[in-house]
Amino acid sequence: MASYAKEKDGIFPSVCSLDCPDTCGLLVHKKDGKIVKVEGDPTHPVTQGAICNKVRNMPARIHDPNRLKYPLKRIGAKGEGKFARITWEEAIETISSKWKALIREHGAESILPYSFYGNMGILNAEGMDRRFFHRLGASQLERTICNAAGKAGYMYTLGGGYGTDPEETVHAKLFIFWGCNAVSTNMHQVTLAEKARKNGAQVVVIDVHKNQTGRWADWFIPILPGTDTALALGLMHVLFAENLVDEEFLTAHTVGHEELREHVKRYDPETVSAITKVPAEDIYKLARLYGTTSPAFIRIGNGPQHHDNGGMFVRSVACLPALTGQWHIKGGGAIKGNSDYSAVNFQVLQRPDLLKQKTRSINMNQIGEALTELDPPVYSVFVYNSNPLVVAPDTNKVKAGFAREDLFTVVHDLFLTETARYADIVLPATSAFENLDLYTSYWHLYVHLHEPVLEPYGESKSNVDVFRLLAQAMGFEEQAFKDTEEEMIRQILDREANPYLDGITYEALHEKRFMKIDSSKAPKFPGRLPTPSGKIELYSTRMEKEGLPPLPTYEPIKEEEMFPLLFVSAPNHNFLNSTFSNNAKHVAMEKTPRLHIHPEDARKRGIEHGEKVRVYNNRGECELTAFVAENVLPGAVVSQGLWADEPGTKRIVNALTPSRLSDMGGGATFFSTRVEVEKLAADANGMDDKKNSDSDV
Ligand SMILES: Nc1nc2c(c(=O)[nH]1)N[C@H]1C(S)=C(S)[C@@H](COP(=O)(O)OP(=O)(O)OC[C@H]3O[C@@H](n4cnc5c(=O)[nH]c(N)nc54)[C@H](O)[C@@H]3O)O[C@H]1N2
Ligand SMILES: Nc1nc2c(c(=O)[nH]1)N[C@H]1C(S)=C(S)[C@@H](COP(=O)(O)OP(=O)(O)OC[C@H]3O[C@@H](n4cnc5c(=O)[nH]c(N)nc54)[C@H](O)[C@@H]3O)O[C@H]1N2
Ligand code: SF4
Ligand SMILES: [Mo]
Repeated sequence: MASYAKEKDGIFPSVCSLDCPDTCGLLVHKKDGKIVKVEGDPTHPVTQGAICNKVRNMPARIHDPNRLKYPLKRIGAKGEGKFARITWEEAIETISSKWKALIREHGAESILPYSFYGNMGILNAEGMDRRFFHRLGASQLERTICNAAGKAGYMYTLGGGYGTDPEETVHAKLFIFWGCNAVSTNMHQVTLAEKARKNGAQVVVIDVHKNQTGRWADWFIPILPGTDTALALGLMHVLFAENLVDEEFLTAHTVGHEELREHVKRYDPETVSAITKVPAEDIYKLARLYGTTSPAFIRIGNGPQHHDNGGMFVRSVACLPALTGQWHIKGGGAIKGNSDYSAVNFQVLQRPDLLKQKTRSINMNQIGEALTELDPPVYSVFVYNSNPLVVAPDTNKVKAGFAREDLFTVVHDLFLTETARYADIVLPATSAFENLDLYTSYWHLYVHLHEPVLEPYGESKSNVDVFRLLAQAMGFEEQAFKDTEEEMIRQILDREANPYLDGITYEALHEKRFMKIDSSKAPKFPGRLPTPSGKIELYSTRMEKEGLPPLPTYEPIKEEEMFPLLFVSAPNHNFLNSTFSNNAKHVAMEKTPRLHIHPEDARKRGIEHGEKVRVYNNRGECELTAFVAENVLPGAVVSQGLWADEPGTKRIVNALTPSRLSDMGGGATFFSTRVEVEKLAADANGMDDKKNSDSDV
């Protein structure tokens, strides 16, 4: 294994490990064994030397004095944050003996892993951990917090995570960013659109919030939260009615276009306008623009699928390029996720065969219920790569769960997060810069090998190492727990079932660092899709069998109308979910958590720009600073960022969000919530910048 970890000075290749579609190639500058600068790799075809502000400021996080150096055990109350240093031997012994006792008394299902993608490295995010928990026979976690609904909706329509190669979108003449805050969350798609714009391309953004992406657009279309499927159906109505569809493509490559043509007659622009608040003339205009511009590309964002009807939203929008034949056109089509192009061999990575007996599975969006209501109970939870006390819905329920005295909690992280404060044992994690791992992107088509560029910080250990140690302590003898990282990477790249990975080997990656998969190898479009019919399913008999509407259909969100305002708590520019929310530099860049509210709604409540407000519903409350401007429609309010609490603050927006599951895939419904807003006492301080100009990043 190659490693640059011991080199004190120089510039070394790396990869960004954050849960971001761009998966950038990085160059890390070291001085005296520390990272002093991170920049984009200029030789990487997608990164092209440019990276985001978050990661340019990554050295501050990696060498943050608050990083965890040693294992800790709790000596105060749960949540209080009082810990004492222990050795790794004591930590592993404590965990393994507790788990052995729990297994004897309650069975292995009383233990639950809880993780997400705080580190996107395949071995550290979904490799050795999965092997371990399969062998243990623990309860399984359904990892549904991010894009489960959208993925399911896309699958019904197109059969898998395959879409347009983003590099080809430089040829597009029309970009629709649909519920995608790309300036903050997918910056290289913005770079590609900028290039196309120089050749005359137009950029349309459809969002509930005129944020930095909306301001960058040529045409911003505001919409009411949770109504996008109706808009997609309205566009289909006009496309069919005005003969802007590609009949040849429909006949050759889709099933159900006649049923769809009939079905969308009821979604005329006037009807759709009443639902979405998008003016009828704008629906005509957008449909005509989309129907007459080629190549036309849609970036389907994650935001609108965090609703009760989120799966249907993605399914409906994914049908649009089929109506116009855009799936055929280089640079046209759409991207929701492209992860299946580079899918590795998950059977050998995760070894589901090590699981001897079927175990129960628990949806991570309902971790609060799982820890407070489930019978038989969960008695131990192991958290890694995630921070559920901030990111999971219905925080108060989640807190009640983690506060249980009879719950044995282990948290493995780089920092003492909100969740870690509730742990019995805290384990220090290496950063991804310290690990050997393999990276694929869920947007572009490059596969990366990451070789360590830093030595482990303090006594920290990688996830792979921790699960190897735990396997040993539990007495697991299988070779699967002795494989080195290099062996694991070789095993998972060896996959006959995925011809796209042909030629991508450990040696080749070691030499080249990143390689593009060849998407022309097994063209999916048109006509060879992994759907039941092999075609694009505008009508899905699979959905019908599963009790879902077989055609794209608008259903309103389910939130009871007990509170007047729809509340969307979107991600922000300088954090990555809750990552960076505990790093002073990134917090300073982001300033303060805000609530965007329309002047009409503010006036009704006597709220002025820059004043502190209390946002509440029957689940909980939080305190934010009002940003009064016409950046949102009346009736909707928007916050940005998953902020951590400091003493005296109430900034955790998930205190307000529901743990209901979406229409398909068991997805999260963060944005299908309603709140009331009131002014806080006058002495509660406000925002540092008082002007409500449109610059809020
Ligand atoms: N800077 C930064 N980058 C990130 C992240 C981050 O936290 N910060 N998170 C990463 C992760 S894990 C993910 S999944 C991606 C997500 O990145 P995106 O795909 O951009 O998704 P979101 O940011 O969740 O939401 C996108 C937009 O949807 C809007 N929205 C919400 N509800 C609706 C609706 O009903 N209709 C419409 N039309 N719009 C709606 C929001 O206002 C927001 O602007 O970003 C990744 N990149
Ligand atoms: N209200 C609301 N809630 C949301 C969202 C939203 O838009 N609004 N977005 C949702 C989405 S899309 C997502 S993906 C989730 C994300 O939720 P999470 O996956 O929990 O993401 P992070 O908050 O970034 O937390 C990742 C944690 O992993 C730690 N970590 C990083 N690297 C390693 C490592 O190598 N080992 C270990 N052990 N730990 C590591 C980090 O320090 C950090 O504390 O949040 C969801 N929650
Ligand atoms: S967070 Fe995204 S844009 Fe920023 S460096 Fe990482 S991959 Fe690139
Ligand atoms: Mo996500």
